[in-house]
Amino acid sequence: MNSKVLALSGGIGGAKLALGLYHVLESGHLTVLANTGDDFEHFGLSISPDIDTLMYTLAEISNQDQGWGRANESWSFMETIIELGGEDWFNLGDKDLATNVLRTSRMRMGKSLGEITKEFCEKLGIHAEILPMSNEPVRTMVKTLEGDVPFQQYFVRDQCSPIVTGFEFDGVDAAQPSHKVVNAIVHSEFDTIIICPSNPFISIDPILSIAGYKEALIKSETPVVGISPIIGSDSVKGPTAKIMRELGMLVSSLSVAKHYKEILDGFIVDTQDDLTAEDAGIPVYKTNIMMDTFEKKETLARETMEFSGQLA
Ligand code: FO1
Repeated sequence: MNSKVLALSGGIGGAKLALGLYHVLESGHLTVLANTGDDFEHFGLSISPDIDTLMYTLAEISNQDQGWGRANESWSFMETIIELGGEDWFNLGDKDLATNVLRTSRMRMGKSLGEITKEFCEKLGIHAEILPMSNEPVRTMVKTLEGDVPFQQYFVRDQCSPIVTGFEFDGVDAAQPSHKVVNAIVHSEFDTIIICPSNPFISIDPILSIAGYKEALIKSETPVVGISPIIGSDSVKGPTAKIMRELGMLVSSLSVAKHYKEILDGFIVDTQDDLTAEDAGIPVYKTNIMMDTFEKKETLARETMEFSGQLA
């Protein structure tokens, strides 16, 4: 397909659709704006999970069972950390460790996260642009009944068990968006903008909270299409449904459509969803949104492009 696409993504659901889009679009026509609210510093390393999940997925070197990290990993680093009594709740495979060591050393040399990601993507032979939502650090803090918890501690160490009352994105006020992307959105240089089926609160909201993106999406004449992260009354994967319940929301695609109401021009939900265009207030397309095979990722990507074409 000849269209130029911008996809907003975070986590595994986003990376799956990005892989489908990467295969149905012409080389160089996909730009992915990645959440960096999950980034953190661990053992002195600058870790960018959502960027790496995208990078490894598009390069087809990701561990698909785990959903994060690289395939065919070895774990000598973690084994030694454990032997020496270090913190072992966040697992860095040996290959993944190399990515994080190199990123940290490049950052200390003064390179931006965007420049480093571009360099890594080139080395991995990726013909798509993966851009951090900002080069400045933004850190998602999870507000819970037990107090405020940094995102990775909540997600990995605490296995999302604390009850969530809200989120804060530390550093967001000082964070600049990618001005290139904001200009391209405003000047309708993309044919389609896609909100991937990522967690709305912890993957997409951090991106939208950076001054510039949301305003540009509202202004843009390009169709903005979202894909629901909910099938039936549960999340496709991860804690989306649990978080929605804890925030007092009904777990449904309608709640997600309402959450994005300012920016969406169309919404894709699963065939078993009873959401109507009337309820959503925008056109709704129904299909199989479960991307558990490569073919399903490609099919959903193609259908998203066709639906967007009808909205244009
Ligand atoms: N997720 C886990 O559930 N357990 C881990 O030990 C873990 C390690 C890890 C290392 C590098 C990396 O880039 C991601 C890693 N993740 C791990 C995934 C990550 O915490 C989440 O997938 C995202 O932040 C949520 O989108």
